[in-house]
Amino acid sequence: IPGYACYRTVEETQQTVDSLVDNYPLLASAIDIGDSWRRTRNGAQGYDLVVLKLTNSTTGGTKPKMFVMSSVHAREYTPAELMTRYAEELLAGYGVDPDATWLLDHNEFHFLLQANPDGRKRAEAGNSWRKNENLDYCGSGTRPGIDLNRNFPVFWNYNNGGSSTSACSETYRGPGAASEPETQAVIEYVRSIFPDTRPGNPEDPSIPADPDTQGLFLDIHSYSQLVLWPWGHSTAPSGNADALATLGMRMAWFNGYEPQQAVGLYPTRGTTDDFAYGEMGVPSYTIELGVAFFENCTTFQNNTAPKNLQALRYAARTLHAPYRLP
Ligand code: 0X9
Ligand code: ZN
Repeated sequence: IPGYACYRTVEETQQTVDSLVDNYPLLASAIDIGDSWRRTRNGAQGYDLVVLKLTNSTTGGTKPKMFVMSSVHAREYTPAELMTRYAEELLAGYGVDPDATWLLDHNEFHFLLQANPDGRKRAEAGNSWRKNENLDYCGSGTRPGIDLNRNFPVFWNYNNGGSSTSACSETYRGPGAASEPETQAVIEYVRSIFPDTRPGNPEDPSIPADPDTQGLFLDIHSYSQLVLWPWGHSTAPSGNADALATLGMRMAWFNGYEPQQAVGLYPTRGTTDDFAYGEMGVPSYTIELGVAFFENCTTFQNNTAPKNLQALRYAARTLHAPYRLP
């Protein structure tokens, strides 16, 4: 990206994924989980949504899973680059660094590096773009599209003012819950890797998380230096509030950010974390990196990347030697 050489573009991110899969065939694979909005309209344009899956594929059994999505807000460049570097670090460390080796032998990593590639291309062209590129909504205005982090199906319609019903708003929730192809792809994929084993209605968000859940859902944004956990729609504590706070505070110990329940920042609804925790009982966090949507490369390189790589390494460690919800 001009002036910010440390941030890979959508295409450069995909080239990295392709070469990691080529170089580490037993450890890395790429999974096409769906299409961007533009691709649904014109298959020759737009993007596939690609999950980079990392694990030692020669060791079987059910492994704890960490799903991370990044840069769902188009102009937030820092998250995708951080996660791409985390993938590179894990793979380069296999067989060399005992920690990386153990993590890949006994866990699965699922990284949706570019969660909003259409929007990201708009941002790379010099626009301050946040939403997806759905031109059916506010298409003739300067801010079309749907805020994907207000489009998720749990609490989408909750009455707290945490999203907008106006198509031209930056927090437009969309015409219906999960109306967007990017949202649908994430929902379908995370449902497939995190089967909900809790008793009762699997889609009832009032049921607390399964104590044996060995999974983690992270959505990485920029910026504000925060570690946030559900709920975002309500000031009521979640069913696993103490355990979520504990892991949140530990991640924050590594990156130095402010840990808090998401609603404390401002109320939201239809966000990724309330969906993953509310529907599947998976511990979920939103991390807001750094001091700008994309900071200068020296700051990213010397500060934001190293301390958040430490937080991610720590979080991955808790998957197995279990971080148990109470
Ligand atoms: O408003 C958002 O979607 C996030 N901030 S950003 O500047 N990256 O747009 C914060 C969301 C916080 N709330 C929840 N995660 N529930
Ligand atoms: Zn964001």
